[in-house]
Amino acid sequence: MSFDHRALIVVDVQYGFLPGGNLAVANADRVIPIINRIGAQFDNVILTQDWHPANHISFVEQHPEQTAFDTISLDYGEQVLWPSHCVQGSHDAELHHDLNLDHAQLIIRKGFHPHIDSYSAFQEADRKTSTGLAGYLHARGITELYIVGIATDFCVAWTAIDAAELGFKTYVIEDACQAIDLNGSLAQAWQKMNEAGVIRISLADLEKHGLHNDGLAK
Ligand code: VGL
Ligand code: ZN
Repeated sequence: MSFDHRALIVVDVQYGFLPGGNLAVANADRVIPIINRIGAQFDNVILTQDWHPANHISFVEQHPEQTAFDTISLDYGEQVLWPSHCVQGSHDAELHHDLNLDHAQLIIRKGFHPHIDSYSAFQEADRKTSTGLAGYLHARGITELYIVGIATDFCVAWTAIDAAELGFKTYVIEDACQAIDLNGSLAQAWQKMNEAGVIRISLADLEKHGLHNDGLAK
């Protein structure tokens, strides 16, 4: 099987989202060995990296009246306020050293504009500012995307929804992702992914896609 037209997108496997990080997602370290074994089977691997300036608008510290995880209304829509995380150049923003994907070809950094958040690796939360990822994928003839990483209900979901809407055949490997699940956000994210045409698969389905699950599936 030719894998030229396929890419694996590994979303935000950074210290900040792993236990001990500034926006730690419980049990997220579970996905690292799984992603390493899946990633080894892809010729095309793209990593994403949340990469915020210290004064980023999504940081609760910028909104003294608010509490972490509150939602506020900004000119581009609703914004959850997060504890400061993944600040450019900090340890929190580094990709985790157990991530073993040296053959990855591109790292997309996102969320670097102070006044716009960017969960999606394709476009920022204003739904206008592009990251350039779609152009890169089109130019490389990549038409099918497998998406894994953190967090299922935020950066994975928004990336997958944009990918599907841009016409990529888009799979999310559910058990290679970990969710934050804030006030029902996980169920809502799956509903929106489903409506956008994202295909939800599990490790147990990988063999049908010409990939090994390497005993990873339960
Ligand atoms: C993310 C919240 C804030 C994510 C990034 O990677 O899902 N979530 N920034
Ligand atoms: Zn962020």
